[in-house]
Amino acid sequence: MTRLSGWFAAADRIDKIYWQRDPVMTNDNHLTFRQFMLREYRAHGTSKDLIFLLEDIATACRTISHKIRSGAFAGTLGATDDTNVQGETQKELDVIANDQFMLHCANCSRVAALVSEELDNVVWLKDKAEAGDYIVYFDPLDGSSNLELNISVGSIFSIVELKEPLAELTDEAVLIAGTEQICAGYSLFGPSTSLVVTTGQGVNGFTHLNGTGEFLLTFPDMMVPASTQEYAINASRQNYWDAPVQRYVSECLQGSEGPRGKKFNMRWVASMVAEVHRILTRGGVFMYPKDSDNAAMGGRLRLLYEANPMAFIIEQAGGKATIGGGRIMDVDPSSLHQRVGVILGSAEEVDLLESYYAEAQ
Ligand code: AFP
Repeated sequence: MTRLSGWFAAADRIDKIYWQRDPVMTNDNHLTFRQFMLREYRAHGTSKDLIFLLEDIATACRTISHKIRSGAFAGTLGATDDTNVQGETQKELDVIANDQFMLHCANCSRVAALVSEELDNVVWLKDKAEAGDYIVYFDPLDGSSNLELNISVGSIFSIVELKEPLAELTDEAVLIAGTEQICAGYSLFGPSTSLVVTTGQGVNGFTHLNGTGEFLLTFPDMMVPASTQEYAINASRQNYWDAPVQRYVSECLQGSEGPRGKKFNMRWVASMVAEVHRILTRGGVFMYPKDSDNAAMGGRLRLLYEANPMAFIIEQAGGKATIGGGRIMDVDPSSLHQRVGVILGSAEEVDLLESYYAEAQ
C-alpha cells in the first residue's frame, strides 16, 4: 500500500467513524447543532458543505446576539447617517449584523453570492458561479426599529443551490423562486437566543446555551397547529386593507357570536421573526398584506430574504404561506428587493383568507 493510498484509507476510516457514528449525548440529553446535523447527514445525506455553512451562520447569529445584548454599553443601539436601498435609515447594528453574515458566509467555498436587505446589489464571492454553488439571501437584522425598545429582533436567511452554472454574474441571475430553497432559518434575539432551521426535512429549534456558546436542540420537529384563535396584523392600517382582509379581521373581532364561533386574540410585535416564532410555537396567522397604501411597492415585506425563507419554514412545519392569492414560494422574482404581501401560519386560517381572495377575483 503506497503512503497516499494508506492516507486515503485512514481518512476513510476516520470519515466513517466520525460521520457515521451516532453522537454521544454530551449536554444533558440535548444534541448540539453539529451532532444534530450529523444525524441529518446520516438520515438524509445533508451536504457536509451545507452543514459547515450553517455552522458559520450560527456563529454569525451568536455574534450578532452578543453585539445586541452589549449594544447599550458599546453605544451601537442608534442609527447611522446612512440610508439603505429600502430607503430606511440604517441602524448601527444593521451594519454590524450584515458584516457578520458576510464574514461568516464567505468561509464556505461553495457560496457564490450574497444577497442582503442592507446591500443595493448582489455581492459575488467567486469569478464563476457553478452548478452546486450556494446563493445566500439574508435580512441580517429584522425588526431593528425595536432595538432601542429592547423588543425581540431577529436575523433571517435562505440558501439556494444552483442547478446550473450562471451565464453571467448579475443581480438578475439570482432571482430564483422560493421553491428552489434547500435551507432556510432564522435566529431570534429574545429572552433567549433561538436558531430555527429547515433543510427540507421538517423544522427544528435550537437554543443558545450561555457559557458553552452551543446551540442545543430544544424544540425538535416544530409544527404549526392547523387551527388557531390568534392573528397578527398592524391594525393601524385597517383603512388600507383589501376586502378579503377586512372581512377576515372583522369576523375574528365578532368572536363567539360571529361567523367564526370563537373568540380571537391579537398580537403585533412589529418584528416578523418574533411573530413567526410565536406561530411555530402555538399557532396563529401573520398578515402583512399588500394594501392600497403599499400596493405601488408590491407590499411591505421583501420576497427573497423575508417572505421566501419564512414561507419555507412555515410550510415545512405544516402551515401555509401566501401573498394573498397565491403561494409565496411560487412567485417568480422580478427584482432583488421585490416586496410582496405576506399571509402565513395555521393552514385553516390561511386557507380561509385565500378563499376570500378567490371570491374577490
Ligand atoms: P424594521 O426592520 O424596519 O423594524 O421592519 C420590521 C418589519 O420588516 C417586519 O419584521 C415587521 O413585521 C414589519 O416590518 C413591521 O411593520 P410596521 O412597522 O408597519 O408594523
